[in-house]
Amino acid sequence: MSEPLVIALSKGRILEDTLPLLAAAGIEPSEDISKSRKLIFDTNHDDVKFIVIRATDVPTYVERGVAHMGIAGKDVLMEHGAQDVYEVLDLNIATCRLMTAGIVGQKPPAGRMKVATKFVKTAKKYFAEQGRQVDIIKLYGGMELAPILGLADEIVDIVDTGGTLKANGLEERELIDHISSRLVVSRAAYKRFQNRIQPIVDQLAAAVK
Ligand code: PRT
Ligand code: MG
Repeated sequence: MSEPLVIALSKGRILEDTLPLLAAAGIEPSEDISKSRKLIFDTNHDDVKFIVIRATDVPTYVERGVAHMGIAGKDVLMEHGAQDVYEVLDLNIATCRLMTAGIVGQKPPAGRMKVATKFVKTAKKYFAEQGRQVDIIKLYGGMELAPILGLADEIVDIVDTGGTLKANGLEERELIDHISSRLVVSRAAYKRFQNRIQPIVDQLAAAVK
């Protein structure tokens, strides 16, 4: 049997929207992923396997070619800076916005601004491109708390409905980027397995439409 193609899926909120697309493309896991603690799943294709991992780890597996393809949010891909991968398809799922936000009505400070975020590289790049000097404070979650307690003046975070910001007395400031989940393919894998990867890409593209 040929070497199986490994598709890295982000667990969490993207997974729910990913599985119907893969099913429409004819690929389905052999068991219910949500009811299992496994990390590797067989599919209805002998030569295709899924791995289900943290969203932030998907670019690493694909970049290093141990997963041939992967699905991750644009936010995660930008922050990782995934080098040796092709972003081949916008799956148009898990859509949201990467925003700056601050306390309602509060003016940004005159001097150097403090920005709390888990998107350190992306935030640095955004403010640098605008010629603005900021101190970035790395957090791993609950960014909304930082301006409330005065740890930071602003945050950079994902916004969907805006409900989380509102509940914490924060407001949207600047749009950094529109976000959705993308299909990425390892460059090395694409060279070796183009004849097997391209049909999957094409079927997913048709499923997205
Ligand atoms: O949770 P974990 O640390 O394991 O990883 P993760 O947070 O990266 O995974 P997960 O499953 O929470 O999110 C995966 C991806 O979903 C992100 O990388 C985005 O591409 C996408 N996505 C889409 C979102 C949202 N919508 C979203 N609303 N990711 C996070 N949120 C959070 C946001 O951080 C904020 O806390 O939801 C809150 C805002 O939502 P609203 O509706 O209140 O504005
Ligand atoms: Mg999360």
